[in-house]
Order: sequence, then structure tokens, then C-alpha cells
Amino acid sequence: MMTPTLLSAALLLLLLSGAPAADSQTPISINVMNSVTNAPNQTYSTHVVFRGILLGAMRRLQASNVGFSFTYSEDSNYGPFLESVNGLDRCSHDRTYWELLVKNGTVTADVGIGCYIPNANETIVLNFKQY
Ligand code: B12
Ligand SMILES: *[C@@H]1O[C@H](CO)[C@@H](O)[C@H](O)[C@H]1NC(C)=O
Ligand SMILES: *[C@@H]1O[C@H](CO)[C@@H](O)[C@H](O)[C@H]1NC(C)=O
Ligand SMILES: *[C@@H]1O[C@H](CO)[C@@H](O)[C@H](O)[C@H]1NC(C)=O
Repeated sequence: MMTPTLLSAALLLLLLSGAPAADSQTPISINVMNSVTNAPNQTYSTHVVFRGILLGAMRRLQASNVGFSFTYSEDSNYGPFLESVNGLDRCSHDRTYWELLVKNGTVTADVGIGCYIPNANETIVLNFKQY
């Protein structure tokens, strides 16, 4: 049992360390673009929980019925591989895939949707592309 003094000291430390509350949300945007057909971009707003992964934000967005949908497969080494977005599937024959970009200078993410932890206010671009 913590004494009230210890408890408030612990709380103060938590506040000073900048640790957000367990239910804090990090807003992000998801931008769906197609560099093969140049179809119009679609932008969605969603959020991740504190240090949450991109896949979590994508699931939340899909569940909110705003017209965003996606599928993924499980790679035994790297985890979730994004297969389709809004009904458009990647195709080995056409050498197309969904590229993951982080728009803060448009950097290619160096991990997949299951590993990437978005920063606050970041725009994540899901770009249909050829390799
Ligand atoms: C070729 C390749 C691709 C090709 C695969 C298709 C093809 N047929 O060529 C394409 C261009 C599609 C690709 C895409 C991506 N890739 Co890649 N890719 C590679 C690469 C250079 C070789 C893989 C390979 O052929 N291995 C040999 C075969 C025989 O083994 P395999 O198990 O069958 O290989 C499959 C998996 O590697 C899978 N795959 C490839 N990339 C990725 C990424 C993720 C996250 C997953 C789950 C699976 C996966 O596709 C391969 C073919 O089916 C490796 C680096 C390396 N030298 O290994 C990076 C690598 C695996 N890719 C990586 C990344 C980050 C990505 C992207 C997320 C990049 C991006 N920002 O968009 C995307 C995936 C996005 C999505 N849709 O989920 C990272 C994974 C690191 C990690 N821990 O997540 C690696 C290690 C390169 C790096 N940056 O360090 N990739
Ligand atoms: C979609 O957005 C990207 C930047 O994220 C921009 O470069 C591109 O021109 C846009 N495409 C269309 C068709 O508006
Ligand atoms: C942009 O995103 C990359 C990839 O996550 C990150 O490493 C980098 O620190 C970010 N840059 C800025 C200026 O936010
Ligand atoms: C994100 O945007 C909100 C609203 O514009 C702002 O209050 C907040 O400071 C921003 N956070 C970061 C880390 O940029």
C-alpha cells in the first residue's frame, strides 16, 4: 500500500516525465494514393493509442465505416504484409504493391504496418505502386 505522499510523488514524477494517460490518442492522417493510375487521393483521419502501431489505426479506421478497407497477409518473418486497400489488390503478375510512405519529407517506412509506430499529426501514405 502506497502512502498518500508516496502516491502524489509518483503522480508528480509521471507528470514530469511527460507520460500521457493510458487512453491518450495520437491523431494521424492516412492518405491513399495510386501512382499507377493517378486515381484521386483519398484522405482519412484516425488515431493511434500511445505508442500504438499503424495496423491498429487502420483497423479502427476500417471499423468506423468511412469507406476505408484493407486486407493483409501474415509473413512468417516480417509479420503483416498489406495486400489490398479499398478493394484494390496488389498483383505479382503486374508487379504492383502497396508502398508505405511517411509524409514528413515523404520517407519510405523501413518496416511494415505491424511495426510502424506513427508520430502525432503524421500523414501515412499508402501508395499503389510498381516495382
Ligand atoms: C523484394 C522485396 C520487396 C518486394 C517483394 C515482392 C517481390 N516479389 O519482389 C516489395 C517491393 C513488394 C517489397 C515491399 C515492401 N518491403 Co520489402 N523487401 C524486399 C527484399 C529486398 C527482398 C525480399 C526477398 O525477395 N526475399 C527472398 C525470398 C525468397 O524470401 P520470401 O520470404 O519469400 O520474401 C518475401 C518477403 O520478404 C515479402 N516481403 C518483402 N518485403 C516485405 C515487407 C514486409 C513488412 C513484409 C511483412 C513482407 C515483405 O515479400 C517477399 C516475396 O514474396 C527485402 C530485403 C532483403 N534483402 O531480404 C525487403 C524487406 C523485407 N522489405 C522491407 C520493407 C520495409 C518493405 C515495405 C514495408 C517498404 C515500404 N515502405 O513500402 C514494403 C511492404 C509494404 C506492404 N505492402 O506491406 C523490409 C522489412 C523490414 C521489417 N522488419 O519490416 C526489408 C527487410 C528491407 C529493409 N528495408 O530493410 N519488398
Ligand atoms: C496525391 O498526394 C500526393 C502527396 O501525398 C501528391 O504528390 C499527388 O500529386 C496527389 N495525387 C493526386 C492525383 O492528387
Ligand atoms: C519522419 O519520419 C521518419 C520515419 O519514421 C522518422 O525517422 C523521422 O524522424 C521523421 N522526421 C521528422 C522531421 O519528423
Ligand atoms: C498535433 O496537432 C494538434 C492540433 O493542431 C496540436 O495541438 C499538437 O500540438 C500537435 N502535436 C504535435 C506533436 O505536433
